[in-house]
Amino acid sequence: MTGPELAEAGRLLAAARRPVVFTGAGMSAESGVPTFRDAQTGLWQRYDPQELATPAAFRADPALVWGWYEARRHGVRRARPNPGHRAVAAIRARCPETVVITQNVDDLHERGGVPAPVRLHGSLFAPRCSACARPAPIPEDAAAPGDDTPPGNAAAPDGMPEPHDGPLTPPACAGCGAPVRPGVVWFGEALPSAALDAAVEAAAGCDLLLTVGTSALVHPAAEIPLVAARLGAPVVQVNPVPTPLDAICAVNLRGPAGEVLPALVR
Ligand code: BJW
Ligand code: ZN
Repeated sequence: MTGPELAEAGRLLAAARRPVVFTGAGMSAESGVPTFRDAQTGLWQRYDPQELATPAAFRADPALVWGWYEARRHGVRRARPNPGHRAVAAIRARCPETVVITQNVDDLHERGGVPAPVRLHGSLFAPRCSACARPAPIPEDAAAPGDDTPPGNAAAPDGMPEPHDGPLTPPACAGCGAPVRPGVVWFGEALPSAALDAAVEAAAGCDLLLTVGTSALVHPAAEIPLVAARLGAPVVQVNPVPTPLDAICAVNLRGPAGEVLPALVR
C-alpha cells in the first residue's frame, strides 16, 4: 500500500454519500478467527468443506458437523473486534447511509459497533431446526475441561478451533424433535433471500464499495462488488494479496484490514 493509493481511497470514501462495506473472513483474521482459504491457517486447508459445510454432510454425521460449528462458535465468543471492525463502525458513524454487508458468520461487526450488518451466509449464533426451521436456543457455553484460554484468543495458536473439537450430538428441536443445525449457509444452499436482495439493492445504489478481506471466490456473494462496478461505483479493495476483484477496483490497498482501515478513516 502506498501513500498515494491510500490518499485516493480516502478521497473516494470521504466523497461517498451511500457507501457499501463488503466483508469476508480476512476482516476477522486479526481477531484470531481463521479464514477459509489462506495458506497454512485457512480452515479448508485442514478440513474438507464437503464433509462439514454441506446439507449432505449434516445428514450423514450431524454430531461431527454440529461439534465443529460449536467449536468455532466457542472460538468466536472469545475473540474481540479488531481495529478494522472499529474503523468500519467509524465509517458508518460518519455516514449513516453506509450499508455493511458481510459473508462472515461471526458477530464481530456487531460487537465492533455495527448493529445490523446484512448477513449473506448466516450466523454461528442462530441455530435452527433442520426439519421445521424453528429457531433454537444457543447452547450454554460451558467451559470445556482444561479450558483456561484467556479471552481475546479466538483459536489455538495454529489458528484452528479448540477445545470443543470433536463430535457433539446436536440438541433436538423443541417443536418436532429433529436435530438442530447451525444457522449458516452451506454449499448448495440458497442465501437468505431478504439479505441477498438487500445486498444487491445496496450495491446497485451505492457510490462507493469497499471490499475487505474476501477471496471473492464464493458465489453469489462475490457478485456484489461486480454489481456496484457495473453501475459505475468505484470499488476499493483491502486485502494483503491479489483477488479476482483486482481488475475492477479503482484502488487496491494491499495490507491487513486492521491496519489499512484505521489509516483510511483517520
Ligand atoms: C485478509 C487478512 C487481513 C487474510 N486483512 N484481508 C458460480 C460459479 C462457481 C460456483 C458457483 C457459482 N454460483 C454458485 C456456486 C456454488 C458455490 C460456490 O460459490 N462455489 C465456489 C467456491 C466454487 N456457492 C454456493 O453453493 C452458494 N449457494 C448457491 O449458490 O445456491 C444456489 C441455490 C439457489 C437456489 C436454491 C438452492 C441453491 C452458497 C455458498 C455458501 C458459502 N458458505 C461458506 C461457509 C459458511 C458457513 C461456515 O462458516 O462454515 O461461507 S464457504 C466460506 O466461503 C464461507 C465464507 O463466507 C465464504 C467466502 O469466503 P471468504 O470470506 O472470502 O474467505 P476466504 O478464506 O476465501 O478469503 C479470505 C481473504 O481474506 C483472502 O483473500 C485473504 O488474502 C484475505 N485476508 N487476512 C484483510 N488481515
Ligand atoms: Zn423442528
